[in-house]
Amino acid sequence: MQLIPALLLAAALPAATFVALDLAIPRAAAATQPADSQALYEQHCQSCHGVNRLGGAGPALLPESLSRIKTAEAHAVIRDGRPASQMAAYSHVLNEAQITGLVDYLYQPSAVPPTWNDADIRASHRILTDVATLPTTPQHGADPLNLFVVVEAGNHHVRVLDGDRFEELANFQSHFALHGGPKFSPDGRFVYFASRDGWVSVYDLNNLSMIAEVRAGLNTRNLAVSNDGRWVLVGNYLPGNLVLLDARDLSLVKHIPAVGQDGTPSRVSAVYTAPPRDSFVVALKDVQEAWELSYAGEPTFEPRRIKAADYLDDFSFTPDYRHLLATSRKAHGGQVIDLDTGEAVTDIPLPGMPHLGSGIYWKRDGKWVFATPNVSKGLISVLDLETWKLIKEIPTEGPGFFMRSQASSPYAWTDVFFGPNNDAVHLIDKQTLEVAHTLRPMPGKNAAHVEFTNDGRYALLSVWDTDGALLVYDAKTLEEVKRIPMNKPSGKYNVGNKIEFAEGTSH
Ligand code: DHE
Repeated sequence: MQLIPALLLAAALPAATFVALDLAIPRAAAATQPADSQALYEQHCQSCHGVNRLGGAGPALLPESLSRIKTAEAHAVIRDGRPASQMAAYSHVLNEAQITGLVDYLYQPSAVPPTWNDADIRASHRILTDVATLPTTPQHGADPLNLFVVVEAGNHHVRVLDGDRFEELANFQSHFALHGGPKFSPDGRFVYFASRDGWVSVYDLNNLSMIAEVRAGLNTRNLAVSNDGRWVLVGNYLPGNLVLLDARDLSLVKHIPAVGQDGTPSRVSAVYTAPPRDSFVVALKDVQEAWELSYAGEPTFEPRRIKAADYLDDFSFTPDYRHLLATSRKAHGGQVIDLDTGEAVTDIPLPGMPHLGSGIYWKRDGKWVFATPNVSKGLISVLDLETWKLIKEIPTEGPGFFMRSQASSPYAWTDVFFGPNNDAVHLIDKQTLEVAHTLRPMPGKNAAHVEFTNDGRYALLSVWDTDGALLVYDAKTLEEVKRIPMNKPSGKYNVGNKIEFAEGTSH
């Protein structure tokens, strides 16, 4: 009986939504309460969050995936639900002690070690639209190279905006907790998303429709798309591997275990494409190696192993893609790796845990410089890309996460993500390396992450709050020209900038 309304609802909804709606509605507590938290989990949570807590319609509930959520927050989510999501409130089903027991249980390692193999990946694969039946040209009337893909983290949605008029072309639900920048096919038609829970989706921007999805891992770092548009490579923490997908429909090609030369298993820190090298470059977290996997011609995807001076976290490329600037834990800073010679060139002084993937480069006095925010210190580090010397540490009102510019902009925009001044955004003069302006878009609310239109005229900025907004600034006059209310908008990505790997944007 209970299934009938859910089935009716399902008729109007995509398959993934159906499972969530059917199962997230709390049923009345059984007359006899389950004796322990595992039984409570199986009764109330498993249908959405999966057997062995591996995830399903809802996210995985393993210590590995909950590390970013404090136990008090998890308790509140079970009790009160999560607004604008399928997660309902359980306060009328479970008492406080039961919720506390459940939270304790979720933060314990699973009795059954989590696994995710090729059969699991294949079983999760869904084709949602047959791409062959769709027109190949844009069907929306907007400039396809000036679209913005905006991740609305507060309600796990994605909006597609026309970057000329800043009007919405599409708004759809994403998998839970997308993280990292979505990546684009070389022609900008397809955009690929990764969620922290390992779900990878491909969306057709010409037709504004979701094409396919697959769960490539249990805990994913990020993904990269080859510059020939044929391959998607996903880097996972859990299981520690790379998963190679066919970019057309996300079908599994193969998985590549992340194992060091000496047999030590590792997590994958990050994977990026290096277009001029026709290769993916991968940083490993638990062995001192970076890998390069060529996708030229008929690739075998055998990793070329490059010895690193330390374990690697995130990294950026130099503009010519010859060197990696990577964060290393041992040096409490960074290291430079030459991809041609395969040698670790030098350590670099980056003392404040830089979020290197967010670093950007530009030309100053004819020379390339690289700047990165630091997650644990209120300063921007600026390096000379010839000598690898630190040119300047620019003090900010607090530690930042993201940095952006555009070739035509005199400023590098950087947020203050942490601390009492997290409503501030600094505009750093790219030549003097001084803070030229400080904006407070919505005082008291966290302002973060900027992206420019393809022509550099406008800068779009997130106010990362439940009652937040996407703000459009005239990049020259710094006047706000539009405000679009949103629920914790996080990253936003301009198609043209991304496919050109434009100076000033993230890669
Ligand atoms: Fe991110 C990008 C790592 C926490 C939002 N973040 C990235 C990338 C890496 C990374 C390696 C580049 C991937 C890519 O774009 O392909 N992030 C990490 C961490 O190690 C860290 C510090 C801890 C963690 O939990 O993983 C971390 N990141 C966060 C957050 O807490 C943020 C603010 C909120 C969230 O969504 O989880 C966050 N990270 C982002 C965003 C990008 C990102 C929006 C894409 C930036 C871009 O402009 O491309």
